[in-house]
Amino acid sequence: MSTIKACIFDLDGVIVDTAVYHFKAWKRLANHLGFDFTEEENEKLKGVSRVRSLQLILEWGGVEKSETEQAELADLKNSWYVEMIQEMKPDEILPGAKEFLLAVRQAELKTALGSASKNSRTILEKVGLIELFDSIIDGNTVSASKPDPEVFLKGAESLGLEPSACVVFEDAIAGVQAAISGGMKVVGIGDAQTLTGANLVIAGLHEMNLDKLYKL
Ligand code: B16
Ligand code: MG
Repeated sequence: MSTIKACIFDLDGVIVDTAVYHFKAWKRLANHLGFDFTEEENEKLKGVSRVRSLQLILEWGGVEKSETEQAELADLKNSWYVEMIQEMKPDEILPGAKEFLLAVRQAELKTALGSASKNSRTILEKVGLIELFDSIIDGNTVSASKPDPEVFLKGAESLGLEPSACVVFEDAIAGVQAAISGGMKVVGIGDAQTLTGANLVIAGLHEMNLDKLYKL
């Protein structure tokens, strides 16, 4: 009998690729402020909270803003981002994600979302996956960002489980570190050289199955 009782999924980069929309919205904001924003810089913002992302972008652009201005700029970026995600459709679910979620539920394991995004419910509703999550822990419920384990610990707690009974699926190194320091097993989605410390690294959930899960 496996000790694994639940899977906790990050959203962006694991279930859907919202990074493309974040990129467009941040680039528009940077251009609005008079500088450019590259895809390489966008990579560094994966899993990073909205406020922290803005601070980094302002640093890269060499621009200083007061706290009030920062809040306004973050809201402006979010309004553009929210406009784009309204148009998201089920065909934007990453390959294998829905199939693996269904297999996990079929095996009577629990599912939770553990995302930094404050827009996670909208995204899951738009792509038609919200019903497949027993619990949603996201940027609205947590105060500390990954690599702090808070988001995943709250995920385990919301399911009534010990961290050791949960497996986290994450594409960002900060998220992998968060899962490890929370005492969970972790499957990295992406590149094994970047996602060091993960129990297993795969290219996407299309490469995952229950067999691999129980062997972790
Ligand atoms: P929001 P994840 C993260 O999602 C994104 O990777 C990151 O780029 C974004 O800044 C963050 O959510 C906050 O998103 O502005 O919608 O609150 O990977 O933690 O699911
Ligand atoms: Mg992510």
